[in-house]
Amino acid sequence: MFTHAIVRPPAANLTQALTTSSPLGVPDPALAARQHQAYVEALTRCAMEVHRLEPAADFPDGPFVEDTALLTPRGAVITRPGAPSRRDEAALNRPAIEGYFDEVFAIEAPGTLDAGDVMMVGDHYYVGLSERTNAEGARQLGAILARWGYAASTVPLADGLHLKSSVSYLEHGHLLITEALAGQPAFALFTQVIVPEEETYAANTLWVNETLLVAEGFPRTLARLRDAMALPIITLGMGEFEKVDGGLSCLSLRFRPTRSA
Ligand code: CIR
Repeated sequence: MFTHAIVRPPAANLTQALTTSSPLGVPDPALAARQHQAYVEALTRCAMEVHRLEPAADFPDGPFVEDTALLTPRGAVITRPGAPSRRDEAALNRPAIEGYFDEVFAIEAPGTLDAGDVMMVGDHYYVGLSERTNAEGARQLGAILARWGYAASTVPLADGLHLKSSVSYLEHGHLLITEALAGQPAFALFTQVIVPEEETYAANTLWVNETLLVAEGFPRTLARLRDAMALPIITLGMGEFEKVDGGLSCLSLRFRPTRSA
């Protein structure tokens, strides 16, 4: 169970965020702010206490806080984001994280790691090797996780921005996964719910305390999820964030603090 989330609402500079999805158009910051507000309300409905950071004037990708830290039940890891324009977001978010965790480690150069590439399955962490996360970043993360008794393994990625752009852990041994990643041996022992090719964006969902947040507008994925599992589902409009490759998981850090207030 998670008890807390950290989020950062978007600013007007969301229009400058990194994207591989430019055919979808430029995001409307006012609509993005409303979609973000609905997201925060959904987290609150899932019994989360939400810590809102200030919109970041210097970081167009600032709302995608997930990439800047991996928060585990035993400690926090500050990442070193792979995109140079995002690197200093990690330092920006660090003080808020330090308020909740006793043990905080960091990925160092030449390692790079975006936590959107890290999927937690109980005590095992899958780390995607992507354009943002390199082998050295994954190695450092594995060494930090081992201190806390966790295991880690890497997954090579041929496409998609991050590992969790293509796969979500739904708990209870279930994965929601794209057709492209479904054959990956690392995921062979899971029950797989396959995302149809034309709905790939919907692969990024967010499990929060036995409720699943799913992007609105992907009916085939939704039907497959409902057939496969009995989890309550909340659908959320994500269109403005999709335009800059952001998904549901990217918009928050979820955790249970190890430090008492
Ligand atoms: C980026 O390219 O870094 C942002 N525009 C989107 C980040 C999405 N984050 C995530 O999937 N965890």
